[in-house]
Amino acid sequence: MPVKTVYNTAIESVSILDEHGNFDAKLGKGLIPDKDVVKLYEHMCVCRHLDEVAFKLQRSGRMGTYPENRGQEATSLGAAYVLKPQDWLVTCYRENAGLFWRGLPMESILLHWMGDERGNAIPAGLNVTPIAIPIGTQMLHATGLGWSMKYRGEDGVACTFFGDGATSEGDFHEAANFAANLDLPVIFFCQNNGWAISVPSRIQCSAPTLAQRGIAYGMDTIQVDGNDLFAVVYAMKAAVKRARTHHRPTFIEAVTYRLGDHTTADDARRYRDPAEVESWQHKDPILRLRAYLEGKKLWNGAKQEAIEAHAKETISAVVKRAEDIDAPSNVDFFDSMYVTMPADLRVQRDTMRTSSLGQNPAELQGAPQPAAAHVAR
Ligand SMILES: Cc1ncc(C[n+]2csc(CCOP(=O)(O)OP(=O)(O)O)c2C)c(N)n1
Ligand SMILES: [Mg+2]
Repeated sequence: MPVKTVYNTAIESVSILDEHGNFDAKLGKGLIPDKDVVKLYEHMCVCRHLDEVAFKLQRSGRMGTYPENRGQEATSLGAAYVLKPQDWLVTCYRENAGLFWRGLPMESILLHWMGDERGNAIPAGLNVTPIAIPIGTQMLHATGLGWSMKYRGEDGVACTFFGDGATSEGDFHEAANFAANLDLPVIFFCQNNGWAISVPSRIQCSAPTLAQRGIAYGMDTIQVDGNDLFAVVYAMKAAVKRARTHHRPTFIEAVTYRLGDHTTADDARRYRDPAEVESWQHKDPILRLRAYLEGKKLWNGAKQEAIEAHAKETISAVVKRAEDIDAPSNVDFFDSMYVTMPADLRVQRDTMRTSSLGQNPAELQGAPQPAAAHVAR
């Protein structure tokens, strides 16, 4: 028997606007109208300012932990720009730019990191899932959402964001396998920022690209320069079309870099070479877009001053709203789980007592009594 090749493939890597300002006019033609490029750039500037302010809030004791987004703004923003309101953004924790573009109030993100779970109460109809801190869990939710939309005959797409490290989780492999085998409208958007805290991505995957992980499940796969808004939009347009028209998933590997620490609880200087960080500073998606706009005479110093003033004003109002909110009630955590709360939990809520701690609520004078079935259990 002769030896046959049963499968051969290649992975395309797309860059349209590179860090030297080169623009691929063929791929980039008509991709994003100029007026939108300006809006997207302005949005990135405001998000960057929020990031800087959030970092300072943490350092001055006004916020818990915060994961800086600095350097990664083009990934979630490019994706959110292409997605339609009926599509779901299923994020982890470094997608502020995309979430704000979709319409998540900025104070929600601050509240969340201030430890107030009302920050994770997503306004109805926004089609955004709460921030997922357990690595990888959100990908399964995206597959579930994609499956339900297909089942109901809706034309939505679920786009889930995750890091390089998350592709080592079992959750990724299960979510990808189901999405590909069931033909689901899901986009797996991997933000390969080179590091999973202190673990470099070459240790997460010994193949030359993470994109290969999509091919393993039979998905269309593409790698893009994740600091190039145009390349992200290019890949997303194709992925959304594939999902909406053919119910097929796509794996996008966006190569990017987090310019800050993993979170404010980390000090990346302990494990990253400063020369590596320096080299990525030149690839900053914001610098790149500004140079592009200036080259087209769509931007100048006066406009930059105006957007910075606007960002300052906007973000200080956002911080004020987050810090001025009334203190949460101590029963809030009971209230968002059930449509109809089980009787025993209702008693716990009303008395702040639980029999599991030896504080039998049934013995409290005047305490509401649970239904008989629940008492027996
Ligand atoms: C299930 C689980 N395991 C471990 C952690 C601790 N942890 C938080 S972030 C992180 C690294 C994630 O890296 P990556 O997926 O590359 O995302 P990035 O932070 O680089 O965007 C780990 C291990 C966690 N949150 N959840
Ligand atoms: Mg990472």
